[in-house]
Amino acid sequence: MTSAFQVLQGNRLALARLLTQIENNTPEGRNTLVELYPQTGRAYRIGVTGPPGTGKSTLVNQLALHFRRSSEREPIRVAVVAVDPSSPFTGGAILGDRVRMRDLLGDPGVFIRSMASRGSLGGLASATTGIVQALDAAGFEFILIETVGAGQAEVDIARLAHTTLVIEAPGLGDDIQAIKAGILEIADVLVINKADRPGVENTERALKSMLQLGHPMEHHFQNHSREPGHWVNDEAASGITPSTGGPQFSSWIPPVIRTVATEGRGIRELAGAIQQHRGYLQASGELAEREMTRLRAELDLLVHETLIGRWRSRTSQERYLQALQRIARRELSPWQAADELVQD
Ligand SMILES: Nc1nc2c(ncn2[C@@H]2O[C@H](COP(=O)(O)OP(=O)(O)OP(=O)(O)O)[C@@H](O)[C@H]2O)c(=O)[nH]1
Ligand SMILES: [Mg+2]
Repeated sequence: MTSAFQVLQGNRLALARLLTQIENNTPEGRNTLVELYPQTGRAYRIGVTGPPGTGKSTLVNQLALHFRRSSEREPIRVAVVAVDPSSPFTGGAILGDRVRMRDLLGDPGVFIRSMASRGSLGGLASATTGIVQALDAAGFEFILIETVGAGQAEVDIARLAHTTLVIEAPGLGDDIQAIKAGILEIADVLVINKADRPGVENTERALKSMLQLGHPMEHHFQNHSREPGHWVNDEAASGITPSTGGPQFSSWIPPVIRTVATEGRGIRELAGAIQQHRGYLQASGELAEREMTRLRAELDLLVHETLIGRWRSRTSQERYLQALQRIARRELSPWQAADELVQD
């Protein structure tokens, strides 16, 4: 029985083994992913990111429980991928996450995987892509991807998600430094967790004013007494009559949701905001658009890596160093050198 077949059959051990192969970037892992690829594209991916310690893991745990319990038909299958680029792979933070996710352990409809950096962050992003594809093929309908911080790696990983939640907590939000503009840009839903702590209003005010900077249309639409988390028709808001009539959902204002993850408060509202964003993406056509953008980036990267790899295997290090020295001596321009080096 092939490992792809076992994964499709719901064999958790085979899935765990495959995820390790993908993490280690082995040829077996790659081959299985190739086989599984036609079965992917069904999962809804939710990114969860934000500064350290804001309660992301606790919140992910609660959301997963909520998804497991809330559905009327067959329970939704949920996977969680916790990516921790900062800690070594025996890191305590990951063990902590595992412990906190104990509510979900033993539930066959839930699969939890922790990943840590093994060298390059770029490698981590591509391993995460593979892991998410494997979980998607294995039939998990919701995939929650937790990352820490606001670096490029988190942004790359967030691009994997259909809906990205950015988690802040009171005390951090007051200081605008803590809310990196980059992380706000990727937010589809903003969460102020630890809303049981003092300073929630300040954090909310800071976040909303930053959102206003990023989404000037919000001003208009507040005048139209509409709430964030709803669709905004830019043309109507700006007073231009749409020529075609039909609705044009041209932008989404991230709603700000308060939660207390440790007590499960605000989780229903958060899940509602995610569903609403999903509806927006579908109705506006942005879902398909985002998917194409993501696939294009993935393909471009692979073409790039494949070409470089092929070229490296054909070109001796010596030839490369010689060219480099000639560039340094100004005997050859870098453009000419590149041309010469890639010629067969
Ligand atoms: N008071 C309060 N504490 C919370 C809340 N949510 C989480 N915590 C606590 O905050 C601490 C950090 O929670 P985690 O869920 O590990 O936070 P995290 O963002 O995943 O942390 P990293 O992954 O290390 O960045 C834990 O002690 C939680 O119990 C909340 O809503 N209120
Ligand atoms: Mg965590």
